Amino acid sequence: MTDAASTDTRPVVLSGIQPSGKLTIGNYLGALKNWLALHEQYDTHFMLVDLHSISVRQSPADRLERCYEFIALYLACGLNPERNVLFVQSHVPAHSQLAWILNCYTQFGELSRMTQFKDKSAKHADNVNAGLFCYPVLMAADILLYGAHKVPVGDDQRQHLELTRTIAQRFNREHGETFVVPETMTPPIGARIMGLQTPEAKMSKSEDAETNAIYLLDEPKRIERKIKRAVTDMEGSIRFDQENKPGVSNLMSILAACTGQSFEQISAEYDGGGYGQFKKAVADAVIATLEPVQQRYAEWRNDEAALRDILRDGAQRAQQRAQTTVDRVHAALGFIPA
Ligand code: ATP
Ligand code: LTN
Repeated sequence: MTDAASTDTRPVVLSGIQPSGKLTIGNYLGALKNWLALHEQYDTHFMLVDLHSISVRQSPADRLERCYEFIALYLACGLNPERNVLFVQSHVPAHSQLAWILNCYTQFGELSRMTQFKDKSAKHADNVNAGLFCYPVLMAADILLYGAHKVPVGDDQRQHLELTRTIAQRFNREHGETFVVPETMTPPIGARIMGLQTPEAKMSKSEDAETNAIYLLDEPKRIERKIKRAVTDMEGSIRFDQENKPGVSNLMSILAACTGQSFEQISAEYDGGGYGQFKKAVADAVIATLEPVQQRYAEWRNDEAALRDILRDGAQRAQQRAQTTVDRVHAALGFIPA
């Protein structure tokens, strides 16, 4: 599907992160880092999904701070606003418009099966709101609005992407080819970084204890301390075995994703040297990866006016593209043209 408002004919990429918690090395290795070079081949769109974030309570002051912080981090990681459409979801009304429509093309049973909904409703049992339940529909709207062909995310989002495909195919079957059916794009290494203290569960930016996650803005000393205390096992060998050695395998994934080394190379280099030496290498690699990001961050964060200019421009470009889809969908549904 081509987009009348854009002259770019390359395939479209879109992804987003919600402003909840603090960005972790999991978000970076599973998502953000992989966004950076995509503009060379794709027409790329990256956003901050603030509408998604209200499905879990957070004070407005914290949310505002996080929104600025995350956008400054996107830029500090190297996302170039001239080469990527960079915007905030709530600035583009088409997301909410399409979400309502897609709600009517999504089954209750399908949403009930989403593991993220089950996890989050268990964790926030006092506030199982309709937004939490319909979260994947808004995500489908995000993706389908831009005709995204590829969606670069971590492993935990696969199920939501599958549902997006189902919704798109269902609508297309009933109303003729309206939506591009998107594909998931996950990195070969780093798609599921696990918690340092609980290596059987994913590292999460809003649910975890401080020592379970490495945050992008953690100071080097703190990173070193957290990795030193990461759970391993009694065996003492450095080999990749997710099932029996989840802690060591997770540290190997972090090291591999930061340095580009393979698991074989890491085993060959560090096996026999003990966990202390290995953990020091992992800490050094993470610190070196984050150092340039941390250096650039402060400059961006201190210039809210510049951030808002970038977002205003991004939202304008995004809305133009998104509106063509909304118009097409309205026509497909038999709505009177506005
Ligand atoms: P929350 O704890 O607020 O639910 P989260 O850490 O799961 O947040 P999201 O905003 O849901 O983060 O996800 C942003 C992106 O980061 C998504 O593409 C997601 O797949 C990816 N991601 C999140 N956690 C990890 C992880 N542990 N390993 C790899 N990728 C991850
Ligand atoms: N649900 C995603 C965030 C998200 C997203 C999107 C990712 C919202 N809309 C569109 C890719 C494309 C998550 O990571 N929790």
